[in-house]
Amino acid sequence: MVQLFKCLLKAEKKPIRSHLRSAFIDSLRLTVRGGHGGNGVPKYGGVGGQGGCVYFVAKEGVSLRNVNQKYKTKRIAASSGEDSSKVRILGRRGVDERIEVPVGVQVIADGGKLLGDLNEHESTCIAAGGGAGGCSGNNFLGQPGDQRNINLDLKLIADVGLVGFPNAGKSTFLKSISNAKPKIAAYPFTTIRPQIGSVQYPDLRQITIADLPGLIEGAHANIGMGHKFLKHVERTRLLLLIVDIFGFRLSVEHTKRNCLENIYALNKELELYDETLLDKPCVLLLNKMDVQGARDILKTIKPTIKNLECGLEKCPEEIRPTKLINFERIIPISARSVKRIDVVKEELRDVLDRLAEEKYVPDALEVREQLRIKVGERGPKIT
Ligand SMILES: Nc1nc2c(ncn2[C@@H]2O[C@H](COP(=O)(O)OP(=O)(O)OP(=O)(O)O)[C@@H](O)[C@H]2O)c(=O)[nH]1
Ligand SMILES: [Mg+2]
Repeated sequence: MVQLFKCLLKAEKKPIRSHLRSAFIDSLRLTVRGGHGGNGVPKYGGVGGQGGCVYFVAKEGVSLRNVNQKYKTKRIAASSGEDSSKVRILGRRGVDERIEVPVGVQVIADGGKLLGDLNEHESTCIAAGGGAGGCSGNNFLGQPGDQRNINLDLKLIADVGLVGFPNAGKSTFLKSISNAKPKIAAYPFTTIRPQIGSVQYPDLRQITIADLPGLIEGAHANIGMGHKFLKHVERTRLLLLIVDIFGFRLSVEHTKRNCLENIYALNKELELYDETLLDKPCVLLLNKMDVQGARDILKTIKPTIKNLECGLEKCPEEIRPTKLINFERIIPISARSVKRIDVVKEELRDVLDRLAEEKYVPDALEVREQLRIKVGERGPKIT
């Protein structure tokens, strides 16, 4: 009997196999505390040193997993300021606690207050300030530092975000266009964590594409992986929707959705997550065009895809969006046989360049129009 208990206890102690632990962490909760201020000496008017502070620095190549492993207790405190003394009238400042985090992290305090948005390399944010040193203003008593619970929320920064239902071919597409080597398989939810691929152009221009785990219908109600990963498209400049031309069915219990219905359903999920995502420029890819019968399907649905509004009536109510997405371009492709991938590559670059131009020259359209007027009626229309 004793042996049996010993065996059971041993079995419970077994460590979790490391390969089962998730390698990708995109949020982390920590408690941070600034150092206490040192006390002053009233007799000599001595001032205590200020407590150190806890601050974050964004660094390329760092992951939240590093932070998770380094601070196992999830409590981070900076050191206290030195007390003032006869030999050192001004006490030394406490040592700061510097924590390196990946670029794209948002530091959010309890209650939702955004303390910092670290979206550039080397950008910093103080999460907990140190307490003031003791001086005449506070009776020569050092003050406690700030203490708060914070959430580090990582939102990937990529130029393009791939959005689609499982099995649509997102990872296959990423593999065919970029240097990334994602896992590809014929079952849903092959991709379980976001991955970024880099697309290289002959003139050395680079753009980044984020492959995200597949969305499913009802993700807004936290079905499947829910909207957990949609936060990563918030910071992409362009959405790349990808649908299987033959439609998708998650399992026998789910309704089979044809290609058109998939587009409406994706539109609806994006709308339910954050309506402003629909204002981002968006390109639609119709995938698996190499399979027999794809061309016929394309022929029948083409007019409706071009004008989504006219198909709304036939769209089932549960996936009918209220605000329609606007596609910059619709491109039928075959990700597996790398057909028309070069067209997508050029289109992505064109749209991103246009966006950059509009960002740095806010009145780009007006400037063009004025130039046209200056050149006169005989001049060509600059578009
Ligand atoms: N015939 C054909 N099959 C494709 C094409 N693109 C992808 N597939 C296949 O579709 C299946 C799913 O591809 P993935 O790239 O893993 O799909 P995904 O969208 O990343 O799926 P999740 O990661 O589960 O969301 C695989 O068996 C691919 O080989 C294509 O253009 N033509
Ligand atoms: Mg995938």
